[in-house]
Amino acid sequence: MMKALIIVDVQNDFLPGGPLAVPDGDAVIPIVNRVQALFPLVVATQDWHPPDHGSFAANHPGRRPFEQIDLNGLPQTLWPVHCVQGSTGAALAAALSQERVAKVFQKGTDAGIDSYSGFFDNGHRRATGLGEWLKDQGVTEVYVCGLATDYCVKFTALDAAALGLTTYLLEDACRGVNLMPNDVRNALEEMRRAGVKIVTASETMNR
Ligand code: VGL
Ligand code: ZN
Repeated sequence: MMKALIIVDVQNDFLPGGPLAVPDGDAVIPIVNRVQALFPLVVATQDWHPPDHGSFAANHPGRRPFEQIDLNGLPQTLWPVHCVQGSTGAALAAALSQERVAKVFQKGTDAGIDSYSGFFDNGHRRATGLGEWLKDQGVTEVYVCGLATDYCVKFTALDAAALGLTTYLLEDACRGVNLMPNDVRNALEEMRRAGVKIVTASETMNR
C-alpha cells in the first residue's frame, strides 16, 4: 500500500480577502502543513485559468457571478475572476509548506471548459496527468484535503474513487463555499455514497 496526500487548490484567491474567498479557508493551512508528515508522497492541484476563461462571469456580458449558464454543452456556475495564470492570486498560499510537494498539477487551463477535479475536466475529456502520475508512483490510497469541499475537493475525491484508488477525505482539512446552505453537507454525503471514507486529520495523525 502506497499512500499520497492530494492538496487541492490552496491558493490565494480562495483565501479570505480573495475574489472567491472560501469562508475560513485559511484554517486548513496549519492542518495541511502538519498532516503532510504522514505521507511519503504529497501532490497539489492548482486552479490555473487563462484570462478569457469561460467560468468567469466577466467574460459573459450581462451575466453575474454565481449565475448558471450552459458552457459548450455543460452546466457552468459563473465565478468572479480568479486564479488567472501567473497572478499572485493563483499562487499557492505562502503559508502552505511546499518543500514536500513533489508535483503541482494545473487544471482549468482550457478556456472552453472548467475543471473542478484535479484529475479530469468537467466533461471528463482531458486528463491532467495526476491519475497516471499516481499510478506510476505505485499509489493505491489517497487522502484529499484543501479548497473547496463542495467543488474541487469533492470532484477530485469522486474521480480518485472512480479510478479505483482507496480514497479518504480529511474533513477538518477542507472548507467549502456553501453557495446554498447545505452544499458542504451534501457534498460529504455524495462522497460517502461513492465510497470515500470521511475522516479527520487529527484522528489520522493519532492512529
Ligand atoms: C474552485 C470554483 C471555481 C475550487 C475552483 O477550487 O473549488 N471553485 N474554481
Ligand atoms: Zn476556477
